[in-house]
Amino acid sequence: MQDRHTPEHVEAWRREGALVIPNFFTPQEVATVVADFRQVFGEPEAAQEALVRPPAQGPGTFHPSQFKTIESVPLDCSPALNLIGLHPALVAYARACLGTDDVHLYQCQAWAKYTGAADYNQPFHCDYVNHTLTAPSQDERLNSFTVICYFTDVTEAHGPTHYVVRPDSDPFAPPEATLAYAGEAYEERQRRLGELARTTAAPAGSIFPYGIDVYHRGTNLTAPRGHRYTVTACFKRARNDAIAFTAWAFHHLKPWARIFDHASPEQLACFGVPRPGDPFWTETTLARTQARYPKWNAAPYRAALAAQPVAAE
Ligand SMILES: O=C(O)CCC(=O)C(=O)O
Ligand SMILES: [Fe+2]
Repeated sequence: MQDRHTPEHVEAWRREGALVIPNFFTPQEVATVVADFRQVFGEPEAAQEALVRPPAQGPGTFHPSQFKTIESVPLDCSPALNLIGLHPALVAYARACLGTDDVHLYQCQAWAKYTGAADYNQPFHCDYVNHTLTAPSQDERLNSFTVICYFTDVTEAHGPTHYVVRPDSDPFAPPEATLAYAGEAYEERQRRLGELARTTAAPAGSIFPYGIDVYHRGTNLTAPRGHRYTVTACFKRARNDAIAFTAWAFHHLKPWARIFDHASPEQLACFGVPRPGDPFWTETTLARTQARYPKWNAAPYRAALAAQPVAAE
């Protein structure tokens, strides 16, 4: 597979904390993901008809109505949406940024936004508060590679995320300033961040990788009958216990076969599934996992086991 990122993209993520890469996904990939969005969230026209408009929100708040149409994988749809967050090109970029071949996906959500369904405006904030219990590491490889992927064209009227690159915010807004959501200093910081902000407005298929210590904010959708489809994927170094969001097995009632039936061993490894050849795999653990996911392709795991010197079980 050919990389879709360049060394400059890795360098920009490390140095600036955020960037936009237009057209990372192909139109064909976008089309299959959009079809899944419609299956999971309904046709956008129908969603618009059903709108019950919530009251406008005050400044400095994240209105809960923003988050009503956000769903974690696995979803009841094709592999397109279920595995787009683990597209090999995206994983390759995450690996390069985090400086390791062993990365875990610890959050992957589909989010459908509709004009009028909520006031999607947010204050500038850093995401680290719900990805770790302490503070962002000063070594970005020990933080996360978080990315928002666009599957609809996002103009200024379709709620593009706005962001401030780290070198611009650092002099006056350290990450911990995100803990305050009121007061004069807060208002002044928001004003200055607003002056320095860049937009992520970009065509469908574009991606916005950013760090958990980077100031950004959701903006409102104003296009008449507009909608915005995004997938958020968050990667960390495997075994980095300081970072977490989703405990996958906690959501065991979700349709995991949708993922197991189609994912490669490398994609499953991003969920923490041991790779072929790992001592976890024995005839018994293979049979038990196959019992749980009858259509899972266990062949690579079986082959690796067969190739190993016989060990006592
Ligand atoms: O959806 C977006 O544009 C950004 C949302 C966001 O930053 C958040 O909910 O933390
Ligand atoms: Fe955020």
